[in-house]
Amino acid sequence: WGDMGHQTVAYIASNFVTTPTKTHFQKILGDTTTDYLAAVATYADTYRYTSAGLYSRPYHFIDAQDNPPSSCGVDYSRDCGKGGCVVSAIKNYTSRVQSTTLSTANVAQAAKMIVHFVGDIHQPLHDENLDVGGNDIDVTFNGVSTNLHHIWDTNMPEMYTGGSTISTAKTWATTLTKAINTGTYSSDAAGWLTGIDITDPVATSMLWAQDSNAFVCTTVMPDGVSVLENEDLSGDYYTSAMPVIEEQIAKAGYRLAAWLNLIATGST
Ligand code: DCM
Ligand code: DCM
Ligand code: DCM
Ligand code: ZN
Ligand code: ZN
Repeated sequence: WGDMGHQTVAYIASNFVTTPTKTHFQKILGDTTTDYLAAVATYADTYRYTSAGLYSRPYHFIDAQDNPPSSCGVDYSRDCGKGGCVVSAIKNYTSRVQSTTLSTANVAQAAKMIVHFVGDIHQPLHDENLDVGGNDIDVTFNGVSTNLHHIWDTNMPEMYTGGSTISTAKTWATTLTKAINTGTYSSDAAGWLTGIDITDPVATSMLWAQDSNAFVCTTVMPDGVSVLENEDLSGDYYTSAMPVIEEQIAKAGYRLAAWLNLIATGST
């Protein structure tokens, strides 16, 4: 996701963590404001372009070597590369954030990474190898040349919300929090936590990756790549994608809150 998507996920999570979890992470992050999660949600995207952070580039995705649209599926041993992937990163940083021997800076960095990567694993094209997760599929959006990955990360969320700032994210998070509590997602939300297990971060985040990757076949490219290439996707395609984007952002925030609760207190 782009910055605004990540900040929305973080604000939704802020709305669902328990008070002890909030206190725990405010202390780790050295930030007692209500923005303590949203303020660090994009850190991993800045870090990956620094020379010190180059190792973390593969941590933002898992390259499922499946065959969309006829067959979707993620396999940890097949798809998590030698340099790591989003699933191994969630495992590593979940361990590091609970360390009593690492430096405060390393523990804080681990918290920032978790906030970001639980967001990324919910973007369907971050769970797909084809055409570098859609980066090599050229499309236009409202007449502007871009690629399929980028419209899922950024253009479609920004067109829907009408903004790109942290204030846009806060407003969208308020809307999605209501949808989880009393609206569209109220009967689904409990099921979003099925299988969550703090003692098995790989199994847990593989469930999230599978769930997200399935949308590559049903929604991202239901008729294959060729019908999308060089087309403008701001019409019917956008209309079909947007409900999935909203659900995945809502789910990411809700699952992130549960994961942070498990880290801080041992229960969701
Ligand atoms: N930081 C952040 N978001 C960014 C970039 C940096 O929250 N997009 C934070 C993380 C650290 C501080 O700024 O607390 C500096 O981080 P670093 O020195 O690791 O880049
Ligand atoms: N780091 C990390 N995950 C790792 C190893 C290192 O997040 N598996 C981070 C922690 C430090 C930075 O990279 O902020 C440099 O770490 P070190 O000094 O341990 O090489
Ligand atoms: N990306 C991905 N899968 C890949 C490579 C990249 O999901 N195999 C994502 C990470 C960024 C975007 O695509 O969100 C652009 O990546 P980069 O800036 O590394 O080209
Ligand atoms: Zn992306
Ligand atoms: Zn990312």
